[in-house]
Amino acid sequence: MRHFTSITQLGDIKQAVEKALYVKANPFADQELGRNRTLLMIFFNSSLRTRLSTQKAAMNLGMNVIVLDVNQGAWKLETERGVIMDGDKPEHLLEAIPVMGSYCDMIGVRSFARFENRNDDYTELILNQFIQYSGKPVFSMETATVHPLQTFADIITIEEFKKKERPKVVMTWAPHPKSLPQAVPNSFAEGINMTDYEFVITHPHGYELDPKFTGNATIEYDQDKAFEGADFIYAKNWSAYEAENYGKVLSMDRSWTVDARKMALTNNAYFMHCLPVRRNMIVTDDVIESPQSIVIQEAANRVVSAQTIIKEILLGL
Ligand code: AN0
Ligand code: CP
Repeated sequence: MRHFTSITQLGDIKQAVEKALYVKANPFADQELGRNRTLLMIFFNSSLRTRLSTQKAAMNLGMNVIVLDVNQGAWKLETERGVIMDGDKPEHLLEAIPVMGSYCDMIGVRSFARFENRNDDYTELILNQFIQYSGKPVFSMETATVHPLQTFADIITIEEFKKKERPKVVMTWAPHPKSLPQAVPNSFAEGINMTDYEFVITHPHGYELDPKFTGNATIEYDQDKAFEGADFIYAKNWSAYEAENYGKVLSMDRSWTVDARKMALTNNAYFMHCLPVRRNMIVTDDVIESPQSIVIQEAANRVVSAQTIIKEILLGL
């Protein structure tokens, strides 16, 4: 594998999870693989988990790691071609990318949807420029439309906790005060569609995701009905995808917050969220603190998903 930009690249999900569980059981088996190799992680947006888990994953593989927070100390980057650069941005991405590429052997990029232009976001303009101009393998650490390292960790976690072969997995929208990207739900939908799980997505009207990602998943607008018999509840907020409201918060309806009453409708479901999570908006304190909440185990598996992917990229160098 050269670039990793979509969960669909994993192909056979069962085989991918097996590889990941091997990495989890033998975290230092490939210490020589990354020797004298450098990972550069570029953050256009904030992060706790991705930053720490990806760095840890690379260190487990014997790599050196450089991290750049573009918004803290680097030159402000222009991203549009053809712009007369007389404003506040002293450097263009088209020089910055090959320069960054010259300092490393692979690049992780975090660059969220900017909600300025749906087409720019959904064609992954920034990520694709890194692929085109860096000369190095590139992987997504959440880009405009996807967060495949998160989804891979989510699926590893479900495989570890599931009590039946084909669990019912329910992804539910939940309220949040700010506009959030569709990347996490897009990737999660795409990833779960690669499994044989029963998959239901529930959200208020107006929050329909790009069908390219949701595929044949069942869409249920009645959240209570969706929760019935669920084995896993995967909560996430996202902003509207539909063209006329792209990137907007259409609802902050707290009747969609995941609480104990709703969890009681499920088959004693596990609660999942990619984090960071706003308590008592997305999920109540008691649900996230309950023994059924596996958010910490899910976050811990981010090292495993990142290490499995970085290892594959190293093997292809
Ligand atoms: C981001 C999002 O919703 O995409 C990152 C989640 C991993 N969340 C926030 O910005 C709060
Ligand atoms: N889940 C996740 O990607 O978290 P961070 O935004 O903290 O990296």
